[in-house]
Amino acid sequence: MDGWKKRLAWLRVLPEPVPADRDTPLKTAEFEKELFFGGRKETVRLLKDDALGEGYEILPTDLGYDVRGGETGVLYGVYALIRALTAASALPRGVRKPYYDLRMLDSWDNMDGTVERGYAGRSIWFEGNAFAYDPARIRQLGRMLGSVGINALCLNNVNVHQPAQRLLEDLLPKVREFAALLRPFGVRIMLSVDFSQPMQHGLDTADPLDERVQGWWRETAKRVWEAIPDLAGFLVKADSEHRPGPNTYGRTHAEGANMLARAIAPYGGKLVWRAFVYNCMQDWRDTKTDRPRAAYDLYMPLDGQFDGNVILQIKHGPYDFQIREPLSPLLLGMKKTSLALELQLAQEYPGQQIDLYAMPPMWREILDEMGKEKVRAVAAVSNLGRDDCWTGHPFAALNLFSYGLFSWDPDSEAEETVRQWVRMTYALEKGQEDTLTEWLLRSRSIYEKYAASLGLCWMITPNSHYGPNPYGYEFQAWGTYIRADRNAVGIDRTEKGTGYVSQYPEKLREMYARPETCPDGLKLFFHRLPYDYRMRDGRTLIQRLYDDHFEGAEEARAMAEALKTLELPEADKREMLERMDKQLLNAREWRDVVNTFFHRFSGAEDEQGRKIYD
Ligand code: GCV
Repeated sequence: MDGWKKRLAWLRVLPEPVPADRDTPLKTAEFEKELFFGGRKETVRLLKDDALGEGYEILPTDLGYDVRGGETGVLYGVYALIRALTAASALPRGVRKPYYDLRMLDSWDNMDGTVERGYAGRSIWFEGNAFAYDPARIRQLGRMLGSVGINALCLNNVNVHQPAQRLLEDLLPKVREFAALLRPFGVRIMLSVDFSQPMQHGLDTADPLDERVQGWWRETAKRVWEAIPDLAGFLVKADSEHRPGPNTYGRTHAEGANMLARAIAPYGGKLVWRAFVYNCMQDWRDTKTDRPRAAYDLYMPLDGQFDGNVILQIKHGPYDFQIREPLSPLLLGMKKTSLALELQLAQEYPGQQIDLYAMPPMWREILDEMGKEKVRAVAAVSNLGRDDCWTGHPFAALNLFSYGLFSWDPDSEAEETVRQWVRMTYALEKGQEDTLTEWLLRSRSIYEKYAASLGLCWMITPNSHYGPNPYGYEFQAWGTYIRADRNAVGIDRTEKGTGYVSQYPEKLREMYARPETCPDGLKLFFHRLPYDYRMRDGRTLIQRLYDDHFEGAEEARAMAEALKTLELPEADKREMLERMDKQLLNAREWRDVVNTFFHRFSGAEDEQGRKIYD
C-alpha cells in the first residue's frame, strides 16, 4: 500500500517527505533547501520579496546562492535551482515569472474511485463515493506538481456524476481539508460543476436567465468561497456528450458561462468553460456535418460576449486529442475572449501509458503554430493514478513533468526538457542517458507511423480506444469517419468538401487546401485521395501507408531492444519491460490490421513484397 513512497519519479533527489507542519510554500521551500543542500557545500539563502508573487530570481553568491521570490516564487526558485544542479543545466538568469498565470491539471476522477480515461490505477483521492486518501500521498502529489510549477488541480471529472455534486454541498468541508494539503506547494483546487445542479435543489429549471437559478449559484459560490477562499474556480462541460447546458433553454454559451462567472467573480474565481461541443448523435450517412467544424461554428459568433473572468478552454485540435490533428482554428480565430489551451497527458488515444509516447515534441509544434500569446492559461488532463509509480508507465511521468515546465515557460525546448527529466529521474551513465533521451524523443513518430499515418485517425477500438479497428467508428454517431472505399480514403475538407479549411487564417488555409502543399502528416485529414495518389517523395499513397505501418512496428522493436539495456531501478525496469512487450504486440497488430484492411480495399501489392494478409 505504501509502495508509492519509494517511487519518487523526478523527485529522487528529495528522498524525505515534506513534513505536515510545513504549511506554507515558504516553509516548504526551507525544508527542500535543507534537504537538498544539507550534504552539499553551497550555502543558500531564501529572501522573501512579495512583489515577485510566483516569480523568483536566483543569484549566485560567494558561498552559494540567494533565492529571492514571492511566497510561492521562493519555492519555485528552490525547485528550479535543484533542477538545474541535478540536471547540470544552465541556471535560470534574471527574474523568472510564469508566462501563464493559471497552469491547470484536470483530473477526470469519479467519486466511485474510477478515473475516466485513467491508465495509472484508481483515483488517488476518491473511493466508494467519498474522499479516501493518505494525506502523506496528497502532500507528495502537491510537491510533484509544485516542483514543476503546476498551480491548480481540478479534483473531479468534467462529466459530473452523482455524488460529485455534493462536493459543493455536504462534502465541502472535505474539499477544504484536501485544499489545505496542497496549499503549501502553491497548488489551488478547482471543481467541475454540473450546469443543472440547481434542479436537484427544488428548482424546475437551470435556465441561466432565470433569477432563481442565478440566486442559487450566487448562494452556492458564497458558501464555497467562504470555505475555500483561494479556490481557483469552476470548470464546466456543458451541452457536450449529453451533459446539460444552456442550449436546453435556448440560451447561448456566453449566457450560460457569464451567469456562473458573475456568481464567482466577487471572490476572484475563474469560470473555465470547455469548448468541446459537437453533435455526438450524427447519422454516419450525413456527409455534410463535419465534426471538426463544430467548435468554431459555435463559438466564433460569441467572441467578445464572455465576461472577463470566463476562460474558454479549447482542445489543441478540432477533434479530440488524436495523434495528429491540425491546430484548432478557434485558438487562432478568437481575439476578444480569454482562452486556455487544453492538452491531454492521459494517453487515451496514444497508447494508454502502455505504449511509449513522449509529448514535448508535439507541444513544441502546437505552441509554435499557435503562438504562445494566443492563450491566457493552459490545462492538461492528468495521467496520474494510484499506481505506485503514479503514471502507469514510469516513463509517462515525463509528460507530467514536461507539461509543468512548458506551462511555466512555453518557449521550453523539447529535447532539453526530456533530458532534464531523464537526469532528474535516473542516474544513468552518459551513453544510456543519450539512448533514453533519443528514444523518448522518437517515440511519438513511431506511434504515429503505426496508429495514425497521414493523419488518418479514429481507426481504433470503440470505447476502449486501445488497438486498431479501422472501421470501428465508421458507422457510429460520433462524427469520426475515415470514409475508406476501394478507390480512395479520407475526407475532403476543402471548400469543395466540408469547407472546414475556411476556418483558418489565409496562410494556413492555402497550405492545407491543396494536397501538394498540405503536410504529409495531415494529408488524409484534409483530403480525400485515391490510393495511387503520388506523394511528394514519389511513392503512392497506398505504398506510404504500408511503409509507415511496417516501419512503425519495426522501429518499436528497435526501441524495445535499446531500452532493454538500460540500468534502471528494479521496479521501473520491470514495469517498462512489461509494457514494452505489450507495445510490441500492439504495434504488430496495428501493422497487420491496417495494412490488411487497405490491401483488401485497394488490391494494391506492397512494392517490397512484405507479408500482408488477404
Ligand atoms: C471526459 C473524449 C473522451 C471522454 C471525455 C471527453 C471530454 O470524448 O473519450 O472520455 O470525457 O473527451 O473531453 O470531455
